[in-house]
Amino acid sequence: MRYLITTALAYTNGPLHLGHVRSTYIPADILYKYLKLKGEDVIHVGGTDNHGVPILLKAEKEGKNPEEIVEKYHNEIKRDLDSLNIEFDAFGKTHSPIHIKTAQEFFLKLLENGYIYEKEIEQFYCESCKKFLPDRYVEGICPYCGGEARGDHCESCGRHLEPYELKEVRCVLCGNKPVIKRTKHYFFKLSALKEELENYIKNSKEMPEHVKNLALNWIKELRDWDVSRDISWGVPIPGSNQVMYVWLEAPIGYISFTKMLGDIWKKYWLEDCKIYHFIGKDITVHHAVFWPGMLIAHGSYNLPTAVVSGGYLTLEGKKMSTSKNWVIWVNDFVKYIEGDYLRYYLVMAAPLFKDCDFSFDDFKAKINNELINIIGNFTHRVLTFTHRKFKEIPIVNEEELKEEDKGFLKLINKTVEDVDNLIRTFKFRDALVKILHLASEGNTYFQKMEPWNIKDDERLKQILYCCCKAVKTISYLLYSYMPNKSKQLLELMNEELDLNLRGNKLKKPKIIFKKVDEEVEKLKNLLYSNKDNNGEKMDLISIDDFAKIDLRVGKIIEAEDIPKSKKLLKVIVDLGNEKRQIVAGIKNYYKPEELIGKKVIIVANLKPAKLCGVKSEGMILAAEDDEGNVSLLTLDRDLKEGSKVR
Ligand code: B3M
Ligand code: ZN
Repeated sequence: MRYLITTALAYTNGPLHLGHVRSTYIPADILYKYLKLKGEDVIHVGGTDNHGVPILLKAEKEGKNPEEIVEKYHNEIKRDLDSLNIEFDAFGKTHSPIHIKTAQEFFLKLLENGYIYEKEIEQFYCESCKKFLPDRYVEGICPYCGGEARGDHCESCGRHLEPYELKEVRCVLCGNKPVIKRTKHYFFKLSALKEELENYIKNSKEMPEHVKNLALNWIKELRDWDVSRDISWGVPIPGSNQVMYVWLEAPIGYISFTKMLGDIWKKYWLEDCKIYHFIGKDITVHHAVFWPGMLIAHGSYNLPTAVVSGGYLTLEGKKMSTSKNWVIWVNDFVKYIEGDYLRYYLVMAAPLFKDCDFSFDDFKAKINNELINIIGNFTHRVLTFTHRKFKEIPIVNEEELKEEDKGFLKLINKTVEDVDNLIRTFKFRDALVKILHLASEGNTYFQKMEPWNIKDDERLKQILYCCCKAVKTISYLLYSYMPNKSKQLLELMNEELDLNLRGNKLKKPKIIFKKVDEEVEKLKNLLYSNKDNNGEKMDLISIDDFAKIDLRVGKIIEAEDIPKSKKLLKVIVDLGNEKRQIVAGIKNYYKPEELIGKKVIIVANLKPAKLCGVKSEGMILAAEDDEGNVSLLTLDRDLKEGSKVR
């Protein structure tokens, strides 16, 4: 059989956190590695989603252009995936020529097939920004709960919203109240596909039940889909000045990125092939309804065989939030703890389709008490004992084994079979439990056989043969879950990544599974130390750090323009016992004459510097809000020049 595995395209507006890898990348990579190991024709295709309003907003926030933001986070996302050993055959960007071309062709085909039409709609428009404001470009008050909401979604009550439902609407860029303008948009005739979609879902044998139910529910009330946007960042719609809605073009990325492999892309999209989309559960509808709808309307490509949607991950019992910094970034995790342990834990913590909590205590318990006490202990025990006795893996005739040995071998073979069935049906946790169970039974067998009391070498070889076979099988089956650990075990045995036992010389045993403790505490501190009580991000400094800054009250006695500079003014400040010349970037906010006589706060021990060729000995403090309004810090009560601020 041929398989195409895809993973949701991460938005390039930040690096990856544990939530991304738990729901999507780790399970997909397990299936991918497993099928490849079995010699199947399988590829893993993924990449990043570079369009859409969140990326534009991020770029505007960081004062960069969207291309720069895309480049930066694309690289960070790939770095994070590499650090967890998640492999791809193709990893693309939606802001790439191959994708833009593929998406445009796709769009034209939908148009040609009569599935796209134009309709006039009303849209918010900001007169001061001269921009249409789709989706998250507006904010306001949720009509249902009264909380703060974004254009398409209320953070407080979680409802999906249409922008026009919001109360007290404002433009996220400038805060002004937008007006309503008419504009023509393209619509995708989703409603015409109701029956076909229903049949497709009902007949999808491998589609998980929960995905089927959700999709069938959604299909009951299918509405046509607004698929164009009046912004410039995105895939241009041919013959129009609009771009495609990001959710129309992003899934086409699965096809575009497969094309990066050359002509063989056709095998996966046009010929017989199973397509599995791994995603987080919040985007199930997009993959199980909208995307198949697009594929049906297009008419040439394979439809998804299964949409594998993983549950949410919470962190220490609380919802993850990047804005509140309640999140563990993959890049921080792997600084302290091996990626394989994360792969193990995130599979073991809960079945994929269920929500799951990452807790430090549970992480420690699962790694130390399960993985290490059971798998680590069994493999180490067998390898050290066998090495001491024979220096190599004994090979014996299985026919001559005793009943109890044969029983154990049967369990080994059964585990291989069970794991195969379970992984192929996305039951990654159940399969891992089987592997753990084999190790645990291995420990029991070893204990019961008491090899340390056996004087007869031939009998001892039989027992150790069975044990080594179990260790080899465990190492093999662990490969797709913990590739590094699996390789390390096989190396100790001088064995290949397969199920045959060759009877090679053993290397000197060493401990492969090491307990975690301090490193978990460090990671935990990292998460907790960056928060105040609201969970907001704060980089804490000590009182001594603060004391290093000499803050003083100063009175501005002279101020003049620096004509060469767009931003700077030259100011003379009286600090009581001395006068300082300071260059301040406040030209756009204050006229020189307004400044004279003001008492302000000065950083008095800043290293002198030259700005625009003018010497500056200190800094005047000012505050700035999100909208760029600036105010100097002045005194609430009058105090003498030179007074210390503390
Ligand atoms: N970029 C990320 C998300 O919503 C979104 C996925 C696109 S997959 C085609 O998780
Ligand atoms: Zn505006």
